[in-house]
Amino acid sequence: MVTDTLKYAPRVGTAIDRFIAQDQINSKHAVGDLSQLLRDIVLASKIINREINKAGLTDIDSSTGVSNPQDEDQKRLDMIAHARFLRAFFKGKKVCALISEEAEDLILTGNNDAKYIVAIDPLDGSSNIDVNVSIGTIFSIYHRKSPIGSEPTVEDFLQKGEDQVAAGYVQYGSSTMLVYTTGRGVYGFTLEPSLGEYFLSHPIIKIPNEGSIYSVNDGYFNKFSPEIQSYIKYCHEQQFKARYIGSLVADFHRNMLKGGIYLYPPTKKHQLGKIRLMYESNALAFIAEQAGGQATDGQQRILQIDPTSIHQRSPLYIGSSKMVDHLTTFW
Ligand code: P6P
Repeated sequence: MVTDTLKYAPRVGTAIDRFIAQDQINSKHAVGDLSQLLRDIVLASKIINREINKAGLTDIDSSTGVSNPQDEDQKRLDMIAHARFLRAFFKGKKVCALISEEAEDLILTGNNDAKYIVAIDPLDGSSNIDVNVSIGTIFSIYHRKSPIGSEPTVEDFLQKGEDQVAAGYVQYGSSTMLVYTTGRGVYGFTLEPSLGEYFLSHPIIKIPNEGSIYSVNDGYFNKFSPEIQSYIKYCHEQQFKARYIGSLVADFHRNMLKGGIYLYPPTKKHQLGKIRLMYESNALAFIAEQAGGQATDGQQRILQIDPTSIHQRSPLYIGSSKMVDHLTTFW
């Protein structure tokens, strides 16, 4: 994947709207559809951010009492976030279909003339909501494969991660950040809550080649393969810092800025690991590679995996390039 970083060096403090508009000017064939889609995501994220910030006061951090298609406890905020993105894509008219962690099947928006499809985890790490730990949205944007005007199908989504048009995440943390790439570098925007606007705070993010942070659920140590156990022992010997807060976006974001590696290996319970390919691994892998890092399932680049189903899982090893390379020498 060739990364031609943006032709202009946007200044820190640039409002995201202005950045999106300038990026469109720099994209030869852009007609504004992707710009509008990105604005729709920005708006939905601001509304979700507001809901999260008052979750403790309004009981929306409680469970719905049902499980999502992944058989995970679904929080009311999960459904609020899912509904907000759905509304943004329906009304924005730039998305013809989406897949979501919170929905078993493909969701058609009725905008059959739209050329984009979206894979999204509306609110990842929601088990952290009621303990006030960072949570996140993860999204991938692709061109549809089916003809404009036709009704999209699941086939539209069975594309390799390297075919993504754009990918990003929102981290609802001590501050709320939106980080995304359109294939020309990774840019981070921080929400200024008093203005309700995102401003460029991290232009052209690059992952340090090396790091001393490893993120893995050590509690599963006995369920990991001997190779992964050996690597974790290596991290202990190197006195690397163990940082794992059970929220992929937060762990990934920290490692991207400071250098480090996140591992979600296969376990006896999850033969392919727990992380979902289409709306978690692929998006973060695109970002990682654009930032000079790597992402693999242990056999191949995440972005080269040929998906066969919309909710499939993949082992995920992602972060600093040299750390990922070194990990793969353990098998
Ligand atoms: P475990 C959250 O459910 C998530 O998908 C990621 O955000 C997080 O890194 C991981 O699962 C945590 O999983 O099995 O360690 O609790």
